[in-house]
Amino acid sequence: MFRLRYLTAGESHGRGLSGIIEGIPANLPLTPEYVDRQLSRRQSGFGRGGRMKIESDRVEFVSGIRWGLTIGSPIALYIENRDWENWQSGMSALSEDKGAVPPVTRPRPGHADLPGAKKYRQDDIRNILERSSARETAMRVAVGSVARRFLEELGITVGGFVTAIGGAAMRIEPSALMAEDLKRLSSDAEASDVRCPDDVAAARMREAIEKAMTEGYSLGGTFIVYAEGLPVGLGSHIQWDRRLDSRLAHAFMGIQAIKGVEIGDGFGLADKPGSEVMDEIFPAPGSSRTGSVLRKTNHAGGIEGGMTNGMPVVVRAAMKPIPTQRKPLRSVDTVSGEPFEAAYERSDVCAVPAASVIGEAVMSLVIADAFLEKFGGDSMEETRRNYEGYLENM
Ligand code: EPS
Repeated sequence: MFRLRYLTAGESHGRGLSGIIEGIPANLPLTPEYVDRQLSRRQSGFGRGGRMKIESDRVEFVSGIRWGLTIGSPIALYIENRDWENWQSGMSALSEDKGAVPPVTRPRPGHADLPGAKKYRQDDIRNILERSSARETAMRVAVGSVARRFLEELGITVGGFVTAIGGAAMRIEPSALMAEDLKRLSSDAEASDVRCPDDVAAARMREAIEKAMTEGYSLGGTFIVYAEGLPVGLGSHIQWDRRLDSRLAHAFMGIQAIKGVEIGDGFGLADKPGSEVMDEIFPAPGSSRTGSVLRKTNHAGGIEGGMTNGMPVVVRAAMKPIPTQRKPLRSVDTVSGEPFEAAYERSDVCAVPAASVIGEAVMSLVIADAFLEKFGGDSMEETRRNYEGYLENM
């Protein structure tokens, strides 16, 4: 991140989640209700476990906002964990509470449990799993909502939808999707409990989740996230870490359980001749946002040479099935060294719909950062003026 920085803190069953985001210009209107709407989108989705019945995420603004407007200072956010009530001594900061809950010594394959316990020299795996838990993504969504609000003011929309769960997939060709199609699919997905705009595919996804619930395993899937309304020229070709596609891949891979990221047609591009996968350029005088040209396809996913080309930026990500599941897997006790079959408490069967909302949050953060890198500004007025000046000179 170049102009926008953020950090999150908090354990899954600790007191709550904290976040700080710095770099948002002053005078941006922002309400807790706006952030809460995104938090509740993340909490929904068919296939979530018992924990989501306990939590009802609400953000508190701790700093950086006054009378409904940002003031240019770091914005600090807080989300309470309702489950904390059940963990006050088990997750207490005080030494006298030590031993209030038994240590976890049985690492779940696929989780941070084993490498984390070894790396941080922890006999109690709880000290790892509490932070590696996807509970953290509630704060990532809160921080991402601040970036989303900033982008909205500049006419940039971010959305997404689920494309596959457990092998049940909707048929889709990302390169053929223009901004209007992406917006429609994303808005249709809002009405679906698996966040899939295709009713037939959504029904198959739901069936797959029901089967997984009955048989005791978890499911992964894929989702698309887009940003549209972008000007040509965010990101840069001049250095590897300034390329926008590199920054997006970094951010998406930073979401728990994400194992693959594609931009545009991604892996599909590798199988086709060059004559079929470039997005040809046509004149469009007056459309300054795109550099006075238009494209009829979007194989590149809106990024050429690490820079936006004015087309929607399209990312598809793959989430692996959640490691915690009822069906036991073989593992080894980290204290006794004895083999056992991993224990189960409770978990989500499928969190792909939630992951797509988290994907929208990280997309917003990366695009807002690239926008501020290019246009700067300490107030919204200044940022807007810089942006308009760029478009006028296009
Ligand atoms: C998670 C396990 C479950 C999920 C949790 C992530 O929580 P618990 O262990 O309390 O049952 O519900 O996700 C959230 C709490 C959330 O807000 O998304 C895990 O082990 O990663």
